[in-house]
Amino acid sequence: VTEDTPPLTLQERTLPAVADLIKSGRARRIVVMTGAGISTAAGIPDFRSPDTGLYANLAALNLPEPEAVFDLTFFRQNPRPFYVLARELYPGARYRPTISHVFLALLARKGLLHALFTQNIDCLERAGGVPGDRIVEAHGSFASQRCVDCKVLFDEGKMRGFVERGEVPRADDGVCGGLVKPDIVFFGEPLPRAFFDRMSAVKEADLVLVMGTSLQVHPFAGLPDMVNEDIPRVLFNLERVGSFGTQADDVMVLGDCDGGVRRLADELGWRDELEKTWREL
Ligand code: CNA
Repeated sequence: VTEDTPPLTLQERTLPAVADLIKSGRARRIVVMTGAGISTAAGIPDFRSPDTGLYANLAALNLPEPEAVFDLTFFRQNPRPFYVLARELYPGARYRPTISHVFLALLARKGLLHALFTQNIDCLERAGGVPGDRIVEAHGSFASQRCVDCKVLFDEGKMRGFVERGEVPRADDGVCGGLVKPDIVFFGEPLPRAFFDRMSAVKEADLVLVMGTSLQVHPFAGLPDMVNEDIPRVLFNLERVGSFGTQADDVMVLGDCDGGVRRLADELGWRDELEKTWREL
């Protein structure tokens, strides 16, 4: 695809053309794929941005490599770094959803959100008002936790206490006494079944939005490549990622995603509703 290649579906590869597609009713099954970049404006660092990213902060914990914090073998030997991170990311009153999260809730409210695949574990999509049945938490969440050995579930209230005190919980029901880990996906662990069960939604999309992800972690990173060729894919990200730019209807909105989303909301005539919903959250 070069600049001269005509788009197949959009009038042109621009945000106003994307807005026209939605306004005309031709995009009614929007599939969204998100990552840490939609939550950085809430104050949660992403992984890979230099200096401010979580990996940069974790350097202080003497990890062999940053990824070790999400490695099961390492966790069994030394669960502390993970619990330092967990304290930071644990859902609760600490972080407020961003404009981007609320935009996704608006899509759902208008019946346009077919599915939202998120890599995030901060639960801000839900807090922003996206209904749970639209969300696929591809890397799990802090909603439940269990012993890494005997898999016995661990109480949520107790878990919160441990995380807030910065302590490492151990299973207290049953006999095993093993380490407790939230049901978030570590490297090498399989993704939740829901991810594979809902993957067909990507093929049903008539518009795809990818927001705030480096598309480095597989299999999630492969989702945008499953999209049919004539389906517009819009990227809201600080940088170009994945295969964006190789399909005729790829639109790249480079910059902070809240800014990009506000521009789209302007084009759609939704801007006041967006800001009001966000303010009143
Ligand atoms: P990542 O690899 O850190 O990439 C983030 C991407 O977002 C990068 O391409 C950035 O350039 C971009 N970005 C950062 N800030 C903005 C912004 N304001 N506007 C637009 N783009 C921005 O994160 P991924 O999600 O791609 O990586 C997958 C990992 C990160 C998943 O397993 C997550 O669980 C994990 N993670 C989640 C959280 C969270 O739940 N909030 C935080 C940190 C990491």
